[in-house]
Amino acid sequence: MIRNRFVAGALAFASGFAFAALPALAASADYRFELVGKPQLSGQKDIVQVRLIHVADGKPMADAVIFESKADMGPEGMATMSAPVKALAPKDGTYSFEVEPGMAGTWALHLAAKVQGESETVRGTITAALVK
Ligand SMILES: [Cu+2]
Repeated sequence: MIRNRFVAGALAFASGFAFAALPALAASADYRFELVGKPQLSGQKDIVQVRLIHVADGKPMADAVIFESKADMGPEGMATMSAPVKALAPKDGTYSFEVEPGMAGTWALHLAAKVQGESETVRGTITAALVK
């Protein structure tokens, strides 16, 4: 009995601890960034279009504010190679970014967004084949 209580207490403590560590990612797990179509080359820049999907109902979020966007070549084992990213004006739930890659290949675009009604920042990464 005492032993069981101890185990239960330890579990409660452990799960409480895990829960405390989780909130930073809780909102992110509810959403998914999705690439829209193929990136389009415009001059030396690739226009990457992204949607933010609410996983539970598959609905695109049209009123998110993506306040951080960073590109690197992590998917090709070049995580330290970054590229300038410029956010363009969002339109109908599609968020566009102008990426100027130093080389062609698969790039990761790391995004952080504020979504209405979510206190936590939503973070996610998409990968896209960029040309130059
Ligand atoms: Cu590279």
